Amino acid sequence: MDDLRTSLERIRGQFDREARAAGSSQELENLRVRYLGKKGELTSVLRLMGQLPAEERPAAGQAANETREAIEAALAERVAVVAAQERTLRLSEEKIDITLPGIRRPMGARHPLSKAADEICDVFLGLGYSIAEGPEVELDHYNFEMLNTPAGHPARDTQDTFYISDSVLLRTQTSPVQVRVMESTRPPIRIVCPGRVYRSDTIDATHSAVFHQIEGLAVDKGITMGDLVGSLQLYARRLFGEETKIRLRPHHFPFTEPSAEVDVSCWVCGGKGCRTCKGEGWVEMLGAGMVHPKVLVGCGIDPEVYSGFAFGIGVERTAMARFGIEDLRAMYENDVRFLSQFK
Ligand code: 2NM
Repeated sequence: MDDLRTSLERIRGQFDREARAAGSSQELENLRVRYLGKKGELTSVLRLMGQLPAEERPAAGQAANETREAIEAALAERVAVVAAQERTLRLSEEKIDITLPGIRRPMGARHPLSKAADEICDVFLGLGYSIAEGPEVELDHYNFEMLNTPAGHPARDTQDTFYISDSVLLRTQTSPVQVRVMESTRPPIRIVCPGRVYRSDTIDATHSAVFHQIEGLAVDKGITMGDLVGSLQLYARRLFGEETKIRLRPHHFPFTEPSAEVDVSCWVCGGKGCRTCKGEGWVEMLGAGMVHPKVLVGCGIDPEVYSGFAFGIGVERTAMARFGIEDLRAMYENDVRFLSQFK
C-alpha cells in the first residue's frame, strides 16, 4: 500500500514538472496519453492493486482516483493557459497591414468603335432623335427592293453581300431598319439606326467585310435640303470641333434624290492641306440626300405631304479620323497594346 502511494506521488510530481515544461497543445496532448491513456503510467500503477490484500484495495482505489482527478484538473488548467497563448500568438501573426498597397485590378476601357458610335448617336439624341434597331439578317425586299434598288440595278454591284438564300441576305446598310420604321410609324420621324453591316469586299486598311454604320432619317411636313445641311453642319462641329465646315458634292444614291457626298474640313490642318486630308483640305465623311419619293410611297407616306432627309455615317471611318487610327484592322484584332491607348 505504501509502495502504491509513493508511486502515485511520484507520478503526480513528475506530471506537474512535465506539464509546466510543455509549451504547446500538442505536447500537452502527448502528456495526457502518456499519463491517463490506456497504456499510461497511472494504468500500469493501478495494475499493482491486484497484489494488495483485499481490505487495502478500497483505500488504494480511492488514492488512485484522487491522483487521476488531480492530474485531469491540472492538465485542463494547463491546456487552457497554453491554448490562450497560442491564440494570442496566431492573432499577432495573422495581423493585416492595412497600409500595404491594394491588389491592382486592371481596368478595361470602351472600344474606339463603341466610343465613336456613342459620340455620333449622342449628337442626334441631343436633337431629339430616337435610336431604332433591326435585323442583320434581312430580306432582299427591305435591303434593296424598298430602297429603289430592284434586281439588276447597277448599285447592287457596289453593294454585293452574303446571301443566305435568293431572298435573304446580310444587310449592306442600316436603311432597311428605316424602311421598317417608315412602314409602321406615321411621321414625324426622327431616328438614328446604328448597327453592323456586311459587304463582300476585299479586306485592306480601309475596307472590311463586316463594319458599322449609323444612318439617320428625318421625315416631316416641310423638311428641306436646308434642314439636312444645318443638321450635318451641327454634327460636324460637335465631332470635329467648332471651326469645322462641311461641303456637299453632287452624287447618286438610288434611295435619295438629290443625293450628295459630304466632306468635312480637315480637323488637322483646318483646310490648308496636310497628310491627313492628302493635301485636299477636305475629308469625305458621309453620304446624304432627300428621301426618294418612290421610297416614301413604298412605305405608305404621301410625298405630296411629307418630305425627308437621310444620311449614312461610317463608324470605322469616323473612329479612324477622331482617334488617328491608320489601319481599320487594328480595331478588330483585340490586341491590348492597341486597346489600352483609348483609356
Ligand atoms: C446613305 C446615304 C444617303 C439613306 C436613305 C435612307 C432611307 F431609308 F430613308 F431611304 N436611309 N439611309 C441614305 C441616304 C444612306 O448612306 C451613305
